[in-house]
Amino acid sequence: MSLRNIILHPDPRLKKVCAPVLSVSAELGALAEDMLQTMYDAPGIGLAAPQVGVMQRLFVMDCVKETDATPRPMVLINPEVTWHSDETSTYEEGCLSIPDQFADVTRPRSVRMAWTGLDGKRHEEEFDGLWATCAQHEFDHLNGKLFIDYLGPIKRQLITRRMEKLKREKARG
Ligand code: K2U
Ligand code: ZN
Repeated sequence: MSLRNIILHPDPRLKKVCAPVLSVSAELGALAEDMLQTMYDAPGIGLAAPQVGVMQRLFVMDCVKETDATPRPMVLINPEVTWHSDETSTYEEGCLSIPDQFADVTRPRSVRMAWTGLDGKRHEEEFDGLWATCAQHEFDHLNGKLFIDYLGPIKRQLITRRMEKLKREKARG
């Protein structure tokens, strides 16, 4: 297991549509483990493969927030949205690729997803609440979409300019 570097916006890899995973291999399992550890270390409740530079359709998430509750690490390979509610909910979202920037995003309150697990079997489940928000946020990453793409152009540009400044300062060391 090794912690992966999380790519920061703006970066062309965060805007690309990722390729389907062709086979569930031991290497993919190792990548999923690295992604889960990187997510917990950040800390975060989700992480998509393009955020660590792997342009493939998989993400991990664990939205169990209570510290005394059993974690529920999930690995979703080639996920698809099979249903979403008409009702929406609004959540102040962040992103590990856009640190310390938050904004309200409105999404369907519930979503059903189908995916292939590390067991190679197809799974399908309905997500609600924070799990639904996170799953949709991660699914967007696989299609090169960021939560700032739901904002107006002024706010999006403001956040992008802040990230460009952060990256220049990081580059100076
Ligand atoms: O994809 C990512 O960057 C991981 C996000 C997922 C996420 C963003 C907004 C709303 C739900 C999930 C990170 O986990 S951001 C950190 C975080 C932690 C707790 C609650 C919300 C966001
Ligand atoms: Zn994100």
